[in-house]
Amino acid sequence: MTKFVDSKFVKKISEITYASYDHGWDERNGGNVSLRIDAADLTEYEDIKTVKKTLELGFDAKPLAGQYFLVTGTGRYFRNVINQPKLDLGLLQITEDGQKADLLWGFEDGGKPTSEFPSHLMTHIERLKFDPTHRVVMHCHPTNLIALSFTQDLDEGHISRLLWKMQAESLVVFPEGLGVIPYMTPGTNEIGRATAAKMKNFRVVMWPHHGIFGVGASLDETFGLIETVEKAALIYSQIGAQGGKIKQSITDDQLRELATAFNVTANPKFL
Ligand code: 2HA
Ligand code: ZN
Repeated sequence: MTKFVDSKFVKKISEITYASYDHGWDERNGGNVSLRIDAADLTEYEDIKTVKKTLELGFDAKPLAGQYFLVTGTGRYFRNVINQPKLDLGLLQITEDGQKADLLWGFEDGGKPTSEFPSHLMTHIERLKFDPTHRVVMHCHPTNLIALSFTQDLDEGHISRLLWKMQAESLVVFPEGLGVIPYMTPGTNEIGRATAAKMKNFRVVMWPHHGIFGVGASLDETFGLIETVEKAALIYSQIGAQGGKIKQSITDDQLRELATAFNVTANPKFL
């Protein structure tokens, strides 16, 4: 019998949560991840066939009825997932009425999904409307990006352009730029709705004075997206550490050339 704990899904999410912790983006219980898995990819696992318990979602997730999600637990530490995946992760299936989720595996010591589960599920709903390859929502607390939310105007065009100009890689990896919501209370349906609304146009959304939400087709891609955004913000911080005076930078024309060379379309509102 193949055990779900030995699956590539548990292995990869454990790797990614540890890498994110190791980068300093998940102090204590900071951060959460959810991965959408196809039913066809779960058939070989015998230990996920019975419902352990059923949880209320607190909002209508009907568009996700029947879908499976592997998700980190509320209050759990990214640092620990790799050593105790059966406690810190849960595999859930959204019920047919979209109001609840059945726990099929994990959270063995009574855990529950992340406090940001509403934001995750609302974002999954939004992205799946137009992107069938969409699988991952990841939230974490990247230090330099959070710092930007104190020193910069909370303007999407301004912050996107600033990050694009910090390194040639940025525009290629997030040509649509970065969405920004106002500061809001974490864990609420309101921040979930605001985040999901931004996800119509962006794959990364800044939560000012808190962190980032990123989406993608795989855990690697989503983590790489967040890494690239945070690297750009880190370069900006280092410029400050070197005195803050910018003598030369990537020009708008050079950004346009970059977009052409890498066959990406820069957000026309920002460039
Ligand atoms: O999972 O990061 O935003 C803990 C958090 C809440
Ligand atoms: Zn957070």
